Amino acid sequence: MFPGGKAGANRLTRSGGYRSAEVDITPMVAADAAHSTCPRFDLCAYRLVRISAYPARMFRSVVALIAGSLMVAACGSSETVPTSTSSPDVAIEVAAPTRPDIPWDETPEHLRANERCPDDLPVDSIVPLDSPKVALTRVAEIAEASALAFAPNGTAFVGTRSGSIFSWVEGREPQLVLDLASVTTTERDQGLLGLNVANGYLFVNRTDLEGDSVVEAYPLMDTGPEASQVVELLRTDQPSREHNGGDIVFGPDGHLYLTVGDGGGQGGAFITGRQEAHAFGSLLRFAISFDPTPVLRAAPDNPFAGSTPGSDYTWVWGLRHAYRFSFDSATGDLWIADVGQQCVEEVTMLPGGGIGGEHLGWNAFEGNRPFMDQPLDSHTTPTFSYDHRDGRCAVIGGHVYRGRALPDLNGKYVFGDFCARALIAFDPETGVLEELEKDTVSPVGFVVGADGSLYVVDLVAGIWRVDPV
Ligand SMILES: [Ca+2]
Repeated sequence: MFPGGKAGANRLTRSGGYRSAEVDITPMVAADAAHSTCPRFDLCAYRLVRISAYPARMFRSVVALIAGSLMVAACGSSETVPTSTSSPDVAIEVAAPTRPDIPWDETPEHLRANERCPDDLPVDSIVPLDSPKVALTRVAEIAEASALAFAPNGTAFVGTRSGSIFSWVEGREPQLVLDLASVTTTERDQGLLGLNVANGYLFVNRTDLEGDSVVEAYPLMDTGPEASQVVELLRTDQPSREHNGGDIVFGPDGHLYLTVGDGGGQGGAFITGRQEAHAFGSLLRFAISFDPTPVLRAAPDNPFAGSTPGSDYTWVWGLRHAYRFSFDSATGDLWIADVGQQCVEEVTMLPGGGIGGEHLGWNAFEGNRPFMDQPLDSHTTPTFSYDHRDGRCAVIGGHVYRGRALPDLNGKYVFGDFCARALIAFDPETGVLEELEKDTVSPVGFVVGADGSLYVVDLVAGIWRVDPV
């Protein structure tokens, strides 16, 4: 699905080898498919019933998203040969990973991904909601909102999954300033997934009509982002419609970070976590220069600099679908939320000032649960993880709260679960996980405003600010 990317009947986009059935993402077909193939039918039924309460205009996409999170595919693996360019004036290209031409549903990854979750998963528990600990104030009404970024002048940009970009100032109606819908694909995890603003440019991460992930920079004029002067920075040949990355983040070191996912499919189809620092399944880190237009290159002090082309971009590897991640504005700590397979969601904090290179476990591990029998020399275990009880199924990474409005949350990592429609806080001091709010939003992202306020990107209804009760 869009944020979660649980699974899915893959459609080949570029590189060949898929056998699994096409799924037409229309509401009824998708719902039927989800019912017929979901490995945990009780959850499927729950989610499909729940979406009937959504506005009719959102029905199609929400069904597609949720159904996409449940449908079953099979996957495989093989050698991969990523390529990169070092030319400073050409967009970096990352080649798709590959897998053997064998049926998806005969791979051990597929079989493992369709096992029932054990009852004794090694996960943390979440204190359920008693009464709301925060209030949510809707500040912008935009259907299918998928990304949000604040410019230094206080203007925000809100992207929709289908590729529309609005400028927005709190208290005013959003204004459409750039429409990329005709060049953006929106099946499964695809779409406009990330936005950011830096140095007078709006950065966009989206899926194009070829199924490639593209990162582009649009110069910001008085009238908004200028499409005629777009600069393409990065092009990733995605091998499926799943796990297509999301956030574009500028770190405290000024470098640009993003993820491209593990290539999709169930169980870690491409086994990127066993191909050292493969660009897929990794958090990538690029140096960015403006001379005068933006240009990316592998940061020279990246942990795998000088190794296999493509791996020189990698900062952290062993990820499945790290859709959202953030840096603590006070400490520089890096918080990575990795959407799990069928049993475990996980978040890992890597202390600020690190040198990168960590392997976060996938697909030898799903959280702390051994997944495939693939020995790792070492890996970094999650800071916390949780199971799929109570309707949870897809972690949506948030931020360590440093605002003034909610002193009780200071220093806590506030994030969400898309399926449970829950906001959750993790206290690094005590290790306690606690629900803050539930059933108001379908979170797909969290963004911090200039004053430290925390905003929730809600795929159904728009943008909400997290306020005191
Ligand atoms: Ca992991």
